[in-house]
Amino acid sequence: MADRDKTHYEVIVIGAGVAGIYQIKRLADLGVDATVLEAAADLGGTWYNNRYPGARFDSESYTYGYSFSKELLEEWHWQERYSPQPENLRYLNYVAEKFDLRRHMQFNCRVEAAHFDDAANLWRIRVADGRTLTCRFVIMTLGLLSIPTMPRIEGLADFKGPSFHTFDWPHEPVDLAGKRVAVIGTGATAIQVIGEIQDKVGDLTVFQRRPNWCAPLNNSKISDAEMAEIRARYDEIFQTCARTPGGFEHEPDRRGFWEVGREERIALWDRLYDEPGFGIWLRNFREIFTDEEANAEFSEYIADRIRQRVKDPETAEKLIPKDHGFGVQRVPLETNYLEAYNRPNVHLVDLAETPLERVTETGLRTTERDYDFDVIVYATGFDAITGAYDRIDIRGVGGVKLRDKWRDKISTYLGVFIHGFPNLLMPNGPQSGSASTNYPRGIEVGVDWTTAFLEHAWANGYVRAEATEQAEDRWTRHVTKMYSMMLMRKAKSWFTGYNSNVEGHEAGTIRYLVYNGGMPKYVSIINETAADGYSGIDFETDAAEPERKAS
Ligand code: NA7
Repeated sequence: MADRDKTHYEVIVIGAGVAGIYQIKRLADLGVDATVLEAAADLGGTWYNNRYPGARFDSESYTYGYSFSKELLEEWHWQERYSPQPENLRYLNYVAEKFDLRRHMQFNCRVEAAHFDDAANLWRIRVADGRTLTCRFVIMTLGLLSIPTMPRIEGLADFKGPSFHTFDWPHEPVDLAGKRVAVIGTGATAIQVIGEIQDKVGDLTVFQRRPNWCAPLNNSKISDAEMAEIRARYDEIFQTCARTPGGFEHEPDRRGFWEVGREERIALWDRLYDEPGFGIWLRNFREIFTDEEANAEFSEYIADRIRQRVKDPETAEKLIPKDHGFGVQRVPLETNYLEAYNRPNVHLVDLAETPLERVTETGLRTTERDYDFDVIVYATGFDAITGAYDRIDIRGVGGVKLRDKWRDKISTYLGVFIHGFPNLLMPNGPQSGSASTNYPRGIEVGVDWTTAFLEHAWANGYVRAEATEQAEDRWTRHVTKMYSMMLMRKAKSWFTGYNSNVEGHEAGTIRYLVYNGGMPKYVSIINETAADGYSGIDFETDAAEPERKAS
């Protein structure tokens, strides 16, 4: 157990999710004096919190697991191609036990503030339990989707029955059998929940504001023989992930969309639609992401698939997105989602026609009528990527608040550093390679890089490291340019920082949150930076400290 009376560490890591677990593993191996502060009662981050029915990977399980330990790869048997939440949490606990990481973790420790002490080159970390800890370096592994957002409507507290955001799904089982259940939202989360509970509840009403394009997950069990075959291929699997833009096994079709005849395009799509996972998105022609016309043709193909699977033509049309093309928002993968609407107990309410007005004591009110429910499920998304940073009072040099710095424009250097916030590192921060990739693949890259960076700092006796303003500007311009090539820049999705429930994040203001240049490009840039002696970073040694203090 971590010693709660200890007040100073060389490194404090904030967050014990997939990134924090690996970060502390690397630091523990180096014998660094470090601890992890986690707000929740236990480790796991996303996989600790999201306990809603149907929560599972959309990444192939064996590409999601950590790659750093051959022994771990040999030992763990993924049971399903797209592993469910309970199994994922078991996996992360297994990793923590195996490498004895819990002793470096402190739970129920919500960090309220992190202030940089400019004179001492230290971070002062205030925890909600009343303690203030100090550290030389702070590493933020806060989670990209860790701040759930509720609709901005009246009466949220009025409902008398159980109601919760999917992120806060209760830890004890929720009995939905025979119940009248409402689900608000139709993002990746709602699409998983709806597919899972449709035949287990009494009545299910889905409140949809905008439909999302989705595609079949095509999940399956992994037998002993298949797992043995996967283990034998692990090196190859991770090599493939490292060379694809999204960190998956799925490699884009390198043929030009317009060079291939329409029949051949359809043949590819027919094949991909029946394949498991993100193939339909990521094995597709690259023009899907950049060329309006190519995207429109493919979107029409998927629209026809919806029309084939949903029996009522009016409902089918409501489920076809009209405001964006396929793949420009994060594509949810589904199991029986569309077929749910063929069931007599499942109803679709189109909020574009009849917006939600308020929550009542017994259910929900739209502009048209009142609905009564036993349970309300809010699958209404997250204050994505920067939300967790905004919730901590982070202050850098001169007391500047990060929240203010990022209010109108996110800017970072490599997604890892922030000018004005020395000694603060983000292995999976905004504008880093993690947000737009198969997350753990990006995380391992980020954590390995930040760890090497710290080793460099320690080897040279540096006590302060800060990105220059010029380096930050250059990177932020590069990130912005990468968006300009992508159709996704026009979409109302968390990739562009849209969230109707967060003030200032409404439609119309693009926030450049993710790196769209692809993982290989990101890795080559950060590796070049390291090889260059960490260009773009100003370092100071201890010797400079007295001068700085005097000035
Ligand atoms: P998303 O993808 O942000 O989806 C949120 C959904 O909730 C989306 O359909 C929203 O409709 C809907 N929403 C949000 N607020 C409201 C209000 N006020 N009224 C009605 N409907 C609303 O979040 P998810 O949790 O599904 O997925 C997030 C990521 O988690 C996902 O990409 C995976 O990587 C894992 P809108 O589109 O805004 O009209």
